[in-house]
Order: sequence, then structure tokens, then C-alpha cells
Amino acid sequence: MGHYKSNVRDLEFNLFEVLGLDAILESGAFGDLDGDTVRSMLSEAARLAEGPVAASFAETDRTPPTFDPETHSVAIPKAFKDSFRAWQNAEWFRVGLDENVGGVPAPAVVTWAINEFVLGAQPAAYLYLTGPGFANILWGIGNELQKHWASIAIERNWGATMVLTEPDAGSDVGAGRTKAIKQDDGSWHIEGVKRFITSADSDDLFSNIFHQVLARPEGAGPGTKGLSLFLVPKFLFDHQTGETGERNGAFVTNVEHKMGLKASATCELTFGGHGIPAKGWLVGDVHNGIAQMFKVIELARMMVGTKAIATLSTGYLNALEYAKTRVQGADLTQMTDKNAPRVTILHHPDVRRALMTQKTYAEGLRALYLYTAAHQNEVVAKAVSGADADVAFRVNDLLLPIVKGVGSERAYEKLTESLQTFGGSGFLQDYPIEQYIRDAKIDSLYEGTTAIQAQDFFFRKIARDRGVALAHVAGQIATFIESDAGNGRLKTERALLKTALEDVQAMAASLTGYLMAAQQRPTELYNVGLGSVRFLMATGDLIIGWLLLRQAEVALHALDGETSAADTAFYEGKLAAAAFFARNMLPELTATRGIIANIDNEIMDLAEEAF
Ligand code: ST9
Ligand code: FAD
Repeated sequence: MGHYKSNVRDLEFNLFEVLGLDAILESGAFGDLDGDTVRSMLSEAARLAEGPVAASFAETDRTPPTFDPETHSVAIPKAFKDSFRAWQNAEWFRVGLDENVGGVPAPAVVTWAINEFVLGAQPAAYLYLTGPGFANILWGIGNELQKHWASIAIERNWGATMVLTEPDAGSDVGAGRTKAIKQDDGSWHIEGVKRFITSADSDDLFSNIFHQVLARPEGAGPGTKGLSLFLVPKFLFDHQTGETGERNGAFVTNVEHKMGLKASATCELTFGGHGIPAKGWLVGDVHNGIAQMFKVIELARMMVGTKAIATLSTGYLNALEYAKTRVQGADLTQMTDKNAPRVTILHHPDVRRALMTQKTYAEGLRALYLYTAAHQNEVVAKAVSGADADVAFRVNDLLLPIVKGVGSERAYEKLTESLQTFGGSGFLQDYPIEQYIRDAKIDSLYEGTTAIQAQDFFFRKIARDRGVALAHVAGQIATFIESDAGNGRLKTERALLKTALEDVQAMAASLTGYLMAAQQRPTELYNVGLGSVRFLMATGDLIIGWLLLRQAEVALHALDGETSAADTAFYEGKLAAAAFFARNMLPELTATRGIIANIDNEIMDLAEEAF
């Protein structure tokens, strides 16, 4: 048995019992796809992920890809390539892509549910296999010829990269200095050095790679708005047939040695520095690079959050299995009786607290990414929350920094609870948890750090949106609070949720107050900067608490009827999780509300020497 433990039952519960996918599919909006087909897709994909895809997880961590500076190439161990190809050959990547690029119609909730398996089993395999996702985006934003390239890229198995970061331009993408020089033949020459580029070379996994590069055309203005998006292939190719030819001048010049996620090659990529020009083509014939790149970034942020959540879920399930078999100590009520029978650690209250903490976040965050994905298709959003196309778009935008920022922070934090459950054994490489922690740390860093997510959440997704999306989600929560959900059996929890909603609304009001006051006193903005991560995390807890309670309501209904023994246990777990989260996590938001209302920005005046 490999390291990865999927949770198909919980995914099915979310999709069919909570989100009502059967009825949505019956509308025919996704062709012939029906609920039974989705159920068998989930179980097949999970089996593949737990087996061959997960198989090389530890091995590639211990013997990661290597770099040859002479040939500028990355060599990937065979074991990893086998895992990668097992997933690739099953063609799960087609699910949800546009039919014009060879996709199979499916709602985003199904696509992301399937992605969860590979992201938990072998996340680097997903990172390498982003060519089809890239092609799908290029189909939308490319010119006619580039749309054709999008099809070629899938047919001919081309990889893709996203190329923003430079040594002096990380969070501040607009500081990028890589230049683009226009050529008479309509192409561009790209010159500069980018760093931290995922999959910039990938051995023989692909026959070509499309680098999507942000560069500044000569004479363009400063900041992100002066950047344009270029397609820079590894090999030049025939624009009609896709036949590859000479090497283009984009070369990997270093590969980083990392804390985790070692199977994924993180490369320095130099354009035009080796005597061969790096030829690129302007995407869509328009200079609108940052907006175009954000189409990729949005998907990548969703992916990163789902990766973190998938890892927490398998971490929890591994810890749970261990806690059921490890015998240590007596029951707390018999602690003074030295002859008392020894029990499994699952009998100890603190182990139960730790496991329930992991379960609530793993399952609550899964519900969150799926609720977000539900707002990525108009017809699904309408059925799930009544949102029209415009509101659905805004709600997806609002929730992305929560999926990414809260997902990554909570997963990393709660994976330490998974490790703790193993005691000293958790620190060993005999179990996967230490690698989970190392591999998941990157999720709060790349695709915009948590601070960046928090600022995006408040300034762009709330203030600039004038609170439209937030009001929609808050309205959904308020309706639940006011309803008789659970036939009165969730009264205490609904009251706790009500307080949490008021707390988060008060936090939003405090931050908005600081923002308004900044028009007179600019330093008031520091208060927003000091409070924004807390606010993001608190809103995440509110939404998780609500989604878990919605699940509890569904579970209560199910328990009112006939259920199998396994289902009874599953539904009782749902009730317990929702109650635990409401009673243990939501009350903390009241303290956060007070902190945000009284932020004192005096640390901004503190002399550097005093730190
Ligand atoms: C990275 C990769 O870290 C990690 C691993 C990925 C592995 C996959 C690799 C392969 C990919 C291949 C492709 C596959 C495709 C499928 C992928 C599936 C996974 N929403 O606020 P302003 C836009 S990569 C939408 O003034 P500043 C908007 O156009 C590195 N758009 O920003 C806006 O104009 P307007 C990741 C947004 O102060 C314009 O930007 N690096 C949003 O100029 C300017 O906005 C980062 O993520 C948004 N939320 O710049 C950088 N926000 O306002 C993090 C902005 O007129 N830093 N726009 O609409 C930031 O995000 C900064 O806040 C900043 C600031 C750069 C945006
Ligand atoms: P910095 O921007 O220097 O940030 C340092 C610290 O300062 C952080 O805590 C940050 O939150 C904080 N900070 C910075 N600015 C602000 C601000 N304005 N307000 C508040 N706090 C702030 N990039 C790509 O283009 N393509 C890739 O494929 C890619 N893959 C990656 C893979 C790995 C393994 C890694 C490590 C990075 C990858 N990146 C990639 C780059 C990644 O997106 C950046 O590392 C990330 O955006 C942060 O930039 P930075 O590392 O320069 O940190």
C-alpha cells in the first residue's frame, strides 16, 4: 500500500448529497455526463492515484531530478516518470477542458475532485502536466493561429510553464526587467533571467515546452501594466504542422535545491544569453500581459490550495490509521491504576482533539474548494447558491484567495498535528508525514504569498468589488442561520455561527474604516496591512464552519432514514465535526474581531534596531 489515502466517500458526499450534482447533470448542461459515470470516474482515478501514481513519492524525494549545466537539461528519475505517465496515459486531464482542444465536458467540481487525487498522491506530476490546461487558456486568449497551436500542444504532448518571477521581482511582478524586442517578422526576442520556474525543463516527458513569459516591450511603461505575455517555445516549430525544429534560445541555467516538493524541478531560465535569440510570439496580438497571465494564475492558485488540502487529507487519514493501532498508556480515567489495560492512543482526549482538528479542516477545506469550483460554471452556481453569471464570477474571485491562502496555511499548520499523532515515529522517513510537511510548505509561498492573498482578498475582492460577492456569501450563511436546519438539533451551533458571521462583518467594517480614513491619514493603511492576514484566516474559518454545518444538516436528514453501518458512522462523523468546529474554532473569531478593531500601528514607527 502506498502513502496516499484518498477520501472518495467524502467527495461523493460533497458532490451528490450536498451540491446536488445528479440533478445538475440531468439538465444536460454537460453532455452525456451523468452521476453514475462521475462515481465510477472518482473511484477509478482514486485507485490509480493510490497505486502507480503515488508509488514514486518518497523515492523521488530522496533522489530528485538532476541538472546538467553543459546541456542545460534536467534528468528526471524513471520511477517518477512512470508515475507521471500512469496519470497522463489515463487522460484525466481532459475532464472539463474545452472540446475544441480535445476536452470532455464536465463541471469544475468534477475536474477539481479528480485533481485532488493526483495532487495528494504525487503533486509534482500535476505540476508537470499543465500543458493541456495552458492550451485551454490559449484557446481563449490566443489569435487564430495561436488557437491552432493550442490544439497542436495537446496533440503533440507539449509541456508548459508560467514565467513571471525574477531575482528582484517576486511578489512585485511589475518590477520585472526581462525585455522584449520586436522583430521584422512579427516575432519578438526575449532577453533576461527568470528564476524559480517550475518545469522549465522536464527530461523527455514532453516533445516541446511552451514557456509563457511576461516581458516588457522596449519603450513600454513601468509596473505590471507595462508587461506583455509571450509564448516562447523550447524548440522552434512549424506553425501549421507543429513539427519541431531548432532549439530556441531559452535555456535552463540552474536548478534549485529545495526543502520539499523535490520531484518538481524549479529552474533558473535564461532568455537569449547563449548566442541564440529567444524567439517569442505576443499572445493574442495585444499588449495585455498581466490580465492574460492572471487567467493562468487564477487556475494555479486554485490548484495550489487544492494541493495543500489534498495533502492535509491524506495526512489526517494516515494519522487516523496509526492512532487506531498504536497502543500506549491507560485510559485517562484509569491513569492512577498501574494495572489498567493499555489502550490505543485513539482513546486519549488530546489525540481525539488533534484528529478532529485535522478532520474538520481537511473536510471543511475540501467543501470550500468544491463550493468555489461550483461558482466556476454558471449552471452549477445557479443551482448551488442562486448566483447569476456575474455574481458567480465574483464569488469565485472572492473565494480563490481563501482556497489558496487559508488552504495552504491551515494545511501546513494541521499537518503538524498529523505528525504529532505519530509521536517520534512521525519524525522518521518511515512514514510520509514529514515529507507532506516539507512538500506542503511551498503552498503558502508560491502563486502569491499569504500576505499577497490577504491583500488581494480585502482590497480587490471586497473593497473594489464593493462587497457584492461577500454580501452574496454572507447572505447564504445568514439564510442558513435563520433556517430551521437540522430540525432544531443544530441550534447551539447555528448561534455560534451567527456570532462568527457578525464578527467577520465587524472585521470587514473595521478594515473598511481604516481604508476610508487613509484618504485623510495615509498611515491608516498600515492597519489594513497589519490586520489583513488575520481577516483572511477568520473569514476562512467562518466559511468552513458554515460549510461543515450544511454538511451536518444533510447528514441529519440521511440519519433519519435507513443507512448502512458504514454510512451511519460517516454521517455521525459529519455531525461531530461540525459541532466540534463550531464550538472550538468559531469562538476564536470574537477575539480576532477585537484585535482588528483596536489595531495599533505603532510597530510601524518602531526603529529597525528595536526589532
Ligand atoms: C508561481 C508558480 O508561483 C507556482 C507553481 C505553478 C506550477 C504550474 C506551472 C505551469 C503553468 C503552466 C500553465 C498551465 C495553466 C493551468 C495551470 C493549472 C494549475 N485576479 O493590483 P494591481 C491583474 S508563478 C485577476 O495594480 P500590481 C489585473 O489585470 C508566480 N487579475 O497589481 C490588474 O489590473 P486591473 C506567481 C488580477 O500592484 C493588474 O493585475 N506570482 C488580480 O501591479 C494589476 O493589478 C504571483 O502570484 C486578481 N486577483 O501588482 C505574484 N490581481 O486592476 C504575486 C491583479 O486594471 N503578486 N490582477 O484589473 C501579486 O499577485 C501582486 O499583488 C501583483 C501586484 C503582482 C498583482
Ligand atoms: P518576496 O516577494 O521577496 O517576499 C518575501 C516576504 O515579504 C514574504 O513573506 C512576502 O509575503 C512579503 N512581502 C513581499 N511584498 C509584500 C507586500 N507588498 N506586502 C506584504 N508583504 C510582502 N514563479 C514563477 O514565475 N513561475 C513558477 O513556475 C514558479 N514556481 C516556483 C516554485 C518554487 C518552488 C518557488 C519557491 C517559487 C516559485 N515561483 C515561481 C516564484 C514564487 O511565485 C515567488 O517565490 C513568490 O511569488 C514570492 O516571491 P519572492 O520569493 O521573491 O518573495
